[in-house]
Amino acid sequence: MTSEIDYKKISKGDKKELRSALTKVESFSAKDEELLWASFLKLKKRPTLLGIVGTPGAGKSSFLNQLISYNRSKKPTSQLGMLLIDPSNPDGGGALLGDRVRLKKFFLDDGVYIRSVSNKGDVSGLTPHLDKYIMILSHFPFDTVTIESVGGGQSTTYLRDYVDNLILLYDPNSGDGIQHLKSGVLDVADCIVVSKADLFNTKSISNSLYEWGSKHTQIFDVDLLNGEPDFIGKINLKKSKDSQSFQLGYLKRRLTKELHNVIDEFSNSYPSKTPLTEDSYRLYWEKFSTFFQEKSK
Ligand SMILES: Nc1nc2c(ncn2[C@@H]2O[C@H](COP(=O)(O)OP(=O)(O)OP(=O)(O)O)[C@@H](O)[C@H]2O)c(=O)[nH]1
Ligand SMILES: [Mg+2]
Repeated sequence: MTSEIDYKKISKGDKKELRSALTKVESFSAKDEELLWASFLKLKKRPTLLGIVGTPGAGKSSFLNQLISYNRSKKPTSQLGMLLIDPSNPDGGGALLGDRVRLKKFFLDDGVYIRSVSNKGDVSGLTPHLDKYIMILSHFPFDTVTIESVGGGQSTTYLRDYVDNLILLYDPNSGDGIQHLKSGVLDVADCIVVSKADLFNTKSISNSLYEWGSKHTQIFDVDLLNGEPDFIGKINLKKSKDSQSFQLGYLKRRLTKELHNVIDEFSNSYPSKTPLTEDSYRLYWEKFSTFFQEKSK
């Protein structure tokens, strides 16, 4: 059975249809996903995708607040979509949806659409349904769609493959040394925002980040609570038309899933009583290779 979703309606700005489609995501069949992907590929224009990452409490939601305020005041006709990924509540399985409270003041703003979803315990700090959420949201005439990940974990490097721009919130109060950061996120973030400039000496941190990081990474140190959001206008955003991050990332994720299925199927079919000999590994590979070739036909 396929979910009845009218993507044309969503493209014309029908928020009711958008809401309804997003609600159906968790029960999507493989066929539903195929239809969504096909419809997504036909889009002439899609929103610029922004990913926001950073350890818990680094200021991701406060940054979002400034991002929305800035864009709504400078470009009053802009349409902004927000997908907030909240940690699952281990007791009830539902999301904490804490950000909803923080961003309450935008709920009545017609140019802002905010959706919170649970990460369903996904270790990546994202949600297993992120591809579908992004493709559905991309149909709506949003200028940008921003995704706030659950802080920390692997979310930073994973989110890189989904978005056109990755913004890292850096908490000057975190125990994380900059050296530690260097090994991963510094290389993948397009922009680093050091928060809490009102409380800490963030200048020295942003200077060190500049020294360590790639010269293409923009670095700001700001007070996200009381400071002016003008720095938002200085962030060099890559537009969706200049980037294929999502499309390529999606194909890579599909391929990975298919490969996992083939490996699982092979492992399950391999007789567990096969005596382990010195040649086992070689044999295993050979058999897998034949199995894989058969599957790929
Ligand atoms: N003084 C000061 N406080 C800040 C600043 N940025 C964030 N905070 C405070 O730090 C706390 C965490 O900020 P959030 O914006 O909720 O951080 P977050 O990264 O979204 O946190 P999680 O979603 O829980 O991971 C809040 O109490 C904010 O008010 C800042 O620039 N200055
Ligand atoms: Mg938050």
